Amino acid sequence: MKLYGSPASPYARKARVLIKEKNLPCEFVVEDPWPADSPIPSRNPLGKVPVLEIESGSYLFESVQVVHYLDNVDGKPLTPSDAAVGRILAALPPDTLVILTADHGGHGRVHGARIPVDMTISWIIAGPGVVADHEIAAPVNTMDTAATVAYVLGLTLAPDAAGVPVLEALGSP
Ligand SMILES: N[C@@H](CCC(=O)N[C@@H](CS)C(=O)NCC(=O)O)C(=O)O
Repeated sequence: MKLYGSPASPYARKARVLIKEKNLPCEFVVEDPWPADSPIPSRNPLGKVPVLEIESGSYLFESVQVVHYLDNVDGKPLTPSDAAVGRILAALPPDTLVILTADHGGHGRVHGARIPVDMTISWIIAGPGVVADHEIAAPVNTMDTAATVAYVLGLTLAPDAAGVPVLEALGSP
């Protein structure tokens, strides 16, 4: 990864501090947005820094988005989302089956590109009957969420339904 920004930019500095704090493999490249021949406008339509190059030719901009991405890229976010989920779980009856997931990822203000940051989401399941401390090896598709819920509730899926129950998580072959 590369972070483009000017050394004086406080917005770029937020990201630089996070990169340092998390020891992320991200090179800081000095690039001012003001010169007429600056490459920044071709990477961020707003013409501002910081701009994060996630992989060759794929750019993320707006410091809030950049910092959010950098905080989550190593799977060890410093922000308190885990604690927020913990409060929700604490309020639920202990035998509740919970699936924590999202419909898509994203970068900048868009999603839908065939790149990992747009296409990869968390899929976490916990509760009665779920294999504990297990990382699901098989790929899981968003459509598998509904299929898994139907399976757990004992509902029969229509033959042409998309998605399959994530049986691996439920200890079934
Ligand atoms: N909302 C933006 C603000 C970024 C910003 O204003 N960056 C300044 C440098 S500190 C910049 O690139 N200015 C160039 C310009 O406005 O033309 C962010 O959070 O990333």
